[in-house]
Amino acid sequence: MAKHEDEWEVFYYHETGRAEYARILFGEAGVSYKESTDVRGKEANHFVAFGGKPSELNFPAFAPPTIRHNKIYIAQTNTIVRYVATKLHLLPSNEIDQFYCDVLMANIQDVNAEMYGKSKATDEERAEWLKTRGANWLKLFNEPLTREKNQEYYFGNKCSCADLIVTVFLQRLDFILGKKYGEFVAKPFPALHQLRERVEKRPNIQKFLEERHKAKRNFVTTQWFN
Ligand SMILES: N[C@@H](CCC(=O)N[C@@H](CS)C(=O)NCC(=O)O)C(=O)O
Repeated sequence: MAKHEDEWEVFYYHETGRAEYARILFGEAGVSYKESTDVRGKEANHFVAFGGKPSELNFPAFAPPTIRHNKIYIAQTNTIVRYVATKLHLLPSNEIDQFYCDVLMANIQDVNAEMYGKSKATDEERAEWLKTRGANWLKLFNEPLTREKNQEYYFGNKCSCADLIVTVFLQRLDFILGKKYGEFVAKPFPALHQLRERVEKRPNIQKFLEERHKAKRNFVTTQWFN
């Protein structure tokens, strides 16, 4: 169990990227952590990709993000999210729902990788992807939010890591799609967009977003339609 005096550190670039899925969990839980952003410089020894020695790490980490919890270092975004959500009590209570959270995080990584693969595609190819595979992905994120009447969150009608990581995913989509976010996301998938709005209104998430803005921690990826 995480204690109040626990030390947390996030090793990642000064950008949202893959670390943002963990940072939002700290934000919701109101837990402070240190940001270490010189991952290719003075912190490069933490990463085998940047010359770190596997034998000198508590368990080898290839590339950022990594988090430190006291003396434990954990790598790989999906595992980091599972670890932080467990320690900060942001997993749903039902065990199967906890596995579904893992599925959601893996889905997010898959869509992000697919979209990254379209960095050099034309506007037409991107629009076609959004209408076909993109829409299928979004259906998959949207549908579980429409199962119950007055459903507010994915699991147990209580905000969990699932809602938080999907919110970061939607914010990233908003950044990438710009003026087309409404057409491809908010309008066809209202439950999904309303989840994002609900999460963004939570007091600790408002603070988290203000801090992100103040720190100028931005999304750094190709914007499709600008
Ligand atoms: N599967 C890993 C991927 C990690 C990754 O690709 N990190 C990028 C930044 S988002 C990086 O710095 N890569 C450097 C490298 O692979 O040399 C995760 O999800 O954490």
